[in-house]
Amino acid sequence: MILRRGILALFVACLATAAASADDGRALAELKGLAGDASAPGAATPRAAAVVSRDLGPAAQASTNFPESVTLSRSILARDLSEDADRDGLADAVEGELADAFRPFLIFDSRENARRPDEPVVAFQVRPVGCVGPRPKCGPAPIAVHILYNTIWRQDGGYVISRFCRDDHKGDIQVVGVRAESYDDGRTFRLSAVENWGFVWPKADARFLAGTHPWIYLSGGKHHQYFDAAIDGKPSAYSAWSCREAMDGKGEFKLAELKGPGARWNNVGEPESHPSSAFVDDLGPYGYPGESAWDARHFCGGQACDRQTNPGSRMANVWLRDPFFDATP
Ligand SMILES: [Ca+2]
Ligand SMILES: [Ca+2]
Repeated sequence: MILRRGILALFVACLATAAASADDGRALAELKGLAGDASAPGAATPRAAAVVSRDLGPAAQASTNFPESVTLSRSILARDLSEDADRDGLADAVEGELADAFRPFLIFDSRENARRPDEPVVAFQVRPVGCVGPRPKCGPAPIAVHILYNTIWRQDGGYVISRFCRDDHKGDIQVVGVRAESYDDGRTFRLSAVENWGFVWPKADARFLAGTHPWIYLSGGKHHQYFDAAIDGKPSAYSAWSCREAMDGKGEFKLAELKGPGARWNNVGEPESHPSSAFVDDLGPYGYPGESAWDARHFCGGQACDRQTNPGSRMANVWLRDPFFDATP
């Protein structure tokens, strides 16, 4: 018990530190130790995830009901074009730092049947909304950014507790969006919204690990998203056929990992500019051969399937296209 408290104290201390800086590799290692998730990103061999039961208590004690601010190592505003390969006015390296600061805390169902140990692979996009630039060029309004976390799975496992509603298919992508605002020209940010597919904070209640990482529950097999486990065993909020959702929140849990092979940020850039020299496109190295982040065809999870009809979404269509005006120097 004393050891457990010691681990929790270290866990809380590390994640509190993580909220204020980008160098949180140690904190992530502690969380992975607590969650039993030691898989390395980029594992290419799919295999079934172990069925386990976990205690979310320590994570709950280390969480808040309202987000705290994050101070970056520098302003996110690009100082010149050499820092901004996707041409959105934001320094690409700092986009990664900001996305990392708010990356979601993912909680799985104990009956999860379609999760590779390294999944979900999470690719992301950081895009400004409205005017991007320092005051007074943008007036008194805060700098606003929209971050999309795209969780990628080889397989949708279907409704695991609904006998007549399998609905499984190859390839599955789900998205979590957050919006953040800065009132000091891009150095400090605080979340203003969390878009959890069909649910949005602050309209719906949410929790934030270490004050910054929103809790996202993913249902067994379907990977449908919720802010809590209240839907467990009940008709899915996303089913027209009242298929029942498996969402007990007693599976594994982990912080989304935003770096892939080569310790490179999984930033995809922008629709207008995403050179492969600077951003992720080919998803083969992540264990999805033949797939890419900007593919306009249906996603098959790296498996053979009909790219015109497969239920997996079209990857290129999920990325943000919010209008913005670049007023950086
Ligand atoms: Ca950029
Ligand atoms: Ca960007």
